Amino acid sequence: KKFDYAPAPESRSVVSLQPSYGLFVNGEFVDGHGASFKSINPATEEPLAEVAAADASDVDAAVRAARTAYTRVWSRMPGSERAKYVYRIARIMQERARELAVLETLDNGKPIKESRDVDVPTAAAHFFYHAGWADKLEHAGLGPDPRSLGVAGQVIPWNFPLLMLAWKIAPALATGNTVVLKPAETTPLTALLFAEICQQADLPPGVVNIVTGAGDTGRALVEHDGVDKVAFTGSTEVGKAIARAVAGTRKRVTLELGGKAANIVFDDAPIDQAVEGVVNGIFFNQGHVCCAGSRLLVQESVADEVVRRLQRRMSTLRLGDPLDKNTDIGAINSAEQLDRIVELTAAGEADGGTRWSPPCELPDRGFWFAPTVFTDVSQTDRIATEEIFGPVLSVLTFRTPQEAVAKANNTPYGLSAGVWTEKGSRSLWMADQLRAGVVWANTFNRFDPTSPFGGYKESGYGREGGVHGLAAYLADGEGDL
Ligand code: TXE
Repeated sequence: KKFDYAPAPESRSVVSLQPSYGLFVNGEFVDGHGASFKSINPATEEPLAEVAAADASDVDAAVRAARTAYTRVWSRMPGSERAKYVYRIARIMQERARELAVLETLDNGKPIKESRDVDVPTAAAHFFYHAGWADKLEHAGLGPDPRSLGVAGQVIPWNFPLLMLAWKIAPALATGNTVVLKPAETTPLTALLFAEICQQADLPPGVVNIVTGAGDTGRALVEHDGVDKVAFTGSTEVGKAIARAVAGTRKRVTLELGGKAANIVFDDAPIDQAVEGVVNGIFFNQGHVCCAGSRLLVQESVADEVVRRLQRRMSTLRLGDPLDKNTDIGAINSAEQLDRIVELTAAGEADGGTRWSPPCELPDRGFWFAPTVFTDVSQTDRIATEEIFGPVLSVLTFRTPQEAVAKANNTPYGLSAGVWTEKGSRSLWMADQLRAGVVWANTFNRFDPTSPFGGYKESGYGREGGVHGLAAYLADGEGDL
């Protein structure tokens, strides 16, 4: 079906975009001293708004505001009072859920059914969950008198802009820290709407500050002397640079970096259910997911059948207008990311892989990539080792559970894995053997604020979510669990 550019007018009208946005510092929107930039809709390449960029002096003002709010207000406030603010934020997010979902889809390119059903409700759930902890921290098993760290400098990526913001800000506020957060340069708009929500919730000025800008702004933030805790989600390359930059300082760091997860299908798994999980694992959010199941490891005896059913299912995926609620595959977030996907898939063919995509007409404006599967892949091919961060699946086979474990662990990353089998004992054995922070059994990409999330090896360190996530924002908390 030909792509229809006209966005559903009733959806789009939920959002009233301003022509330009400032930084959010000390409870107010202010001009930035960096060169402002445009945030564009990746589905149409149309500019959505002009956004201010924070230079080092703006970052400094934001960190100072966060420090003042920390010492004068937030760290002195009883947990029960902090909880009220965090609950209020959660409730306003629910009230403004449609607006947040449409804005996220416009700015990021992800299908509206995902922002509506996953990103926004899960983000609100994070605030609800953490609000509940704010007055119960002494019961978290982190010592009798857990103390906040101070000012958290947080840098997030573009794949789940609002949800990553929630993962960062909710635990920081609940534990009594104040925040300066930098959203990604291609997706700043929901963070700025969140700033408006903080105003609406009467959050004391300076408790949350949002500094927009590119990598330079992020660097100025993580290197600022006034920051006590750095939390980063993004590429492994930048994660390593941040680890080097903060080495030898007092700063606590958590890093959530890339992944190359194996989704492992055994011959006793219900095939259709497994195929559904494989599709969700790699095509959810166009594959822009750090824990995406980008390597399918399938037992040799069922490999042909699984690939056949997978291709049949891929043929039913609808690619197109992200604001259409029937769309399964939206736009790639940026031209740069599209280039990366194109480059790696070309390498996949050059390395001898067999490439397949369903017949699919791509729109001639915007950034698009058809769902793609590679067979005849060898373990050392670039598409089997490097994070593609796009809707591209590499298929490998195995004969025994031991071989599946060896292949799954044969990666520098260790963020997540999926296991599909009817045998509970095998799931447990696999979970023990797999070097991955999260192992899903007969499901994939399930997130819950009560569960810790984070990686091994080059996927980073530290956990977000659950009690472990709280520990990362409390003095003497980290390492206790
Ligand atoms: O990431 P960056 P990019 C992977 C994915 C993708 C690749 C590159 O494979 O193809 O990384 O994406 C800020 N100091 N992931 O270039 O640069 C930046 O402004 C401080 C996986 O977008 O890491 C943005 O806010 N901050 C990943 C954030 O870091 C810096 C999600 C992430 O951007 C900085 C995203 C610096 N020196 C990409 N340089 C995941 N784990 O989910 C940049 N930034």
